[in-house]
This record gives sequence, structure tokens and C-alpha cells, in this order.
Amino acid sequence: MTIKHSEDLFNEAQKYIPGGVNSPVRAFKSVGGNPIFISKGSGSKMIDVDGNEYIDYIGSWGPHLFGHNPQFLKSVLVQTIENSTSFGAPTEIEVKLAKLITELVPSVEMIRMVNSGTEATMSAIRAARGFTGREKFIKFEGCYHGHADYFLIKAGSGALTLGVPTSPGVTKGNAADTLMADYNDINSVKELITKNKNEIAAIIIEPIAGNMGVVIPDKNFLNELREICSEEKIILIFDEVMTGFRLAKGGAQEIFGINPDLTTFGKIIGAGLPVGAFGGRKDIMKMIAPVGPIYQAGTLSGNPLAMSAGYSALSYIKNHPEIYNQLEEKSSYLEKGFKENLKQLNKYFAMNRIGSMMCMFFTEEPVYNFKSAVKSDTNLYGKYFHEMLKRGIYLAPAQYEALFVSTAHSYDDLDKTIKAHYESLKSII
Ligand code: KE4
Repeated sequence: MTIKHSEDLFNEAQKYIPGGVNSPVRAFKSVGGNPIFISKGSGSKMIDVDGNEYIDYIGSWGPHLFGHNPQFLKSVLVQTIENSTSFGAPTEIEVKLAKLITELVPSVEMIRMVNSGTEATMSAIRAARGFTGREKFIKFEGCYHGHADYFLIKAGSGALTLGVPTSPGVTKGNAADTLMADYNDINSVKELITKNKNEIAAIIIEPIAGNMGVVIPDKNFLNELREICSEEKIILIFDEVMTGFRLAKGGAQEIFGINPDLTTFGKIIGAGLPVGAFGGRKDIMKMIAPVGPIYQAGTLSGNPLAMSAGYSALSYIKNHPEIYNQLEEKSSYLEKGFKENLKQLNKYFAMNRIGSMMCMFFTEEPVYNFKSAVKSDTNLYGKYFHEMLKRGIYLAPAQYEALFVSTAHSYDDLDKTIKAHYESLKSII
């Protein structure tokens, strides 16, 4: 497998772009080696600039629930672009997508479109602060909500992968209002609330964590969070940028039967185009400009090209709810194959999966929060990553991410992946 053109491009890219990439986690820093430059994606496959083909389990970090370039998406984009890409004026498609999301996710009574998950979460925090008049908020160690200053404290995903969970450039003032709790530890939340009585505007959480690897909430954890927030008049924000429409048509909140006060979205609602959104209770959302005083804006927010992509993806979901059974069957098939391999190799690495989000941790202890996740042997993960890449399997170039199965993955893809998984582990253990 030659990667000459990727290497040349990477050398060139580093002259003009920090680290040669437009998002750090793509740089292969934690797994070693140089990033592969991709030229094409179709269905479950990606082809790099040297012509090597991979079965893709990143799916652009979550957006590609249907794999690359499903027909319904291609045709709607070709059609929409005929009428221009963006006007900076309201269009019908924005209303249709907003209405559809409120139908699919009942806790969302009103919604505002933005251009990334980060914009969605930072706007949700501002809405909660403006609505309550309080300044502090609680996040959980290892959860990642994008790169707004006050989130980059003990954050997950690329921040954790690069070992800078608390980033330089974040001022003390900004960090002062960010309180840190432990995932799955309701007492750590209660302690913070006692110490900061009536000062906490919001609690923001990934209802299923996907940025410290996949970490699943304990049975009552989210319910207890909901109860505490209602009692203390704290705004509960579900960050469903990754889980929204990935796990069910109504997201993780449908699976757990919990209504947050605000929800943030991204990834799938743009089907690979830059879209984020925040929405929820009408009384909070009516505080957002121009109807209310809390300012929030965006030149390309709701642009018709991205909206038509999102609307076609969510319409497909609405008309084909059976895709979630399909995703469950394929994902559990893959998980079973991996577990079979581990048994044969007498290695019991922790494997967390929910729906089509999965993560194998290079630790044999259970992973249920940040502290247990970081016990993983990231060097061994790096070796595994490259062995799988050599065998045509494209995984996240970082231990603290999720593997995503799409409806486009065939059982032949899954069998190839299970075989590569066995051979890769055998070669490094
Ligand atoms: P963006 O600003 O990257 O669109 O979204 C930030 C974000 C917010 N909330 C959650 C739960 C997220 O998972 C993300 C972004 N996810 C990472 C993948 N783990 C983005 C990948 C990257 O940084 O390149």
C-alpha cells in the first residue's frame, strides 16, 4: 500500500495549515504516522489519494448515518445549488427543517440553526445564563462540547487525545464559571450544587458520552440529573451533537425517556454539511434575539444548501424508522465478532456499545467514566490502529473516540473488519 501522495500533501499542508489539518484529531498525533488524505467516499468506503480503499468507521465523525453520498442526498444538493447556496434571508427550507426536528424530538419546542456543534453548545449555555441570570455551569470530565473557551477544561475528544484537556488561552475568568463533575457520579453533582447554591445556570452533558470513547450512563444517573435540575431550577442541556438521530429518531432522550430543557445538535442534521442547532423549551428560546434580549447570530446559519441536506436526511429517518433496527443488528454483529476474537486471544478489553456507537478500550477494567477510560493503553491503541489501517479498516486515529456503523456497511464489510480485528490484535499482543 503506497501512501506517497498523502505524504507529499501532508508536507505541503503543514506549510500553510497548523499541523497540516483543519481539526487536530485528524492529524494522527496520538497514533503516530501521517494522516491519510482522502479523495472520495461512497457508501461505507473511502478511497485515499493513492487509490487505497478503506471501510470507513468514522463517517466524518458521525454525520454519515447512511454512509457517504446516499443518492437522496446527492440529488437534493444538485437541485438546491441551482438556486444559489445562500441568501442571508429567510427561506422555506429552514422552516421545514425546524418543524421536522420539533416533530421528531418532542422536548424541542423551538430551535435555532447555527453552523457547528460548538456554536450550538456555546449558544445553549448563553441562553441558560441569560434565562436564569446565573453564571456558573457544570460539565463532566471527559465530555467534549466543542472548543468554546469555557468548555476546554478537562475536555474529551481531540483535547484529551492531545493531552491538553485544559487548553492554554482559556482565561482564569472564563474557567472560573466552569464547574467539573464526574460522569455517572451524582454525588459529585450534588456537592457542586451545595457549594454553589443558586449560582448554577446549567448542567450540560453528553447523554451518552462519545468523546472519552463511548461511556454509557448508569441506569438512574440521567433521571437523577433531571430531578435535581427541576428542583434547583437549573437548565438541563443534553448535548446530542453526536447522539442526535444517531441512536433513535428522537436521539438519546427518546431512549432514556427524559426531557432536557435544551438540546444541542450537529453532525447528522447537516448530513456532512456544516450545521448545528440548539433548541428546547419555548420560554427559554423566546429569550433569543430578535424576539428576546439574548444575542446570537450567524451569517450562514440556516443556509438553504445545508438545510436541504439536513432535511433530506431527517426526512429519510422519519420515513424509515426501521433503519435503527438495521443499525442495531449490524452493530451487535460487529461487537459479537470483536468479543469472539478477544475470547480467542484471551484478552478482555472493555467494549462499550450503544446502537451504532462503539468503542473498544485497551484496558481490561470496566470503563464507566473519565478516570477509568484513561487507564487505556494508548500506545497499544496506536499499533492496533495502524494494523487495521494496513488491512483497509479506517478507525478513529485516537482511543478516546467512537466507532460509527452506518446503514451502508454490508455484512461483508463487517466480516472483513472482524477478521482484520483478530489479525491486528494477534500481531501486536
Ligand atoms: P463541532 O464544533 O466540532 O461541530 O462540534 C463540537 C461537538 C460538540 N458536542 C459533541 C458531543 C461533539 O462530539 C462535538 C464534536 N465531536 C468531535 C468528535 N469526537 C469532532 C471531531 C473534531 O474535533 O474534528
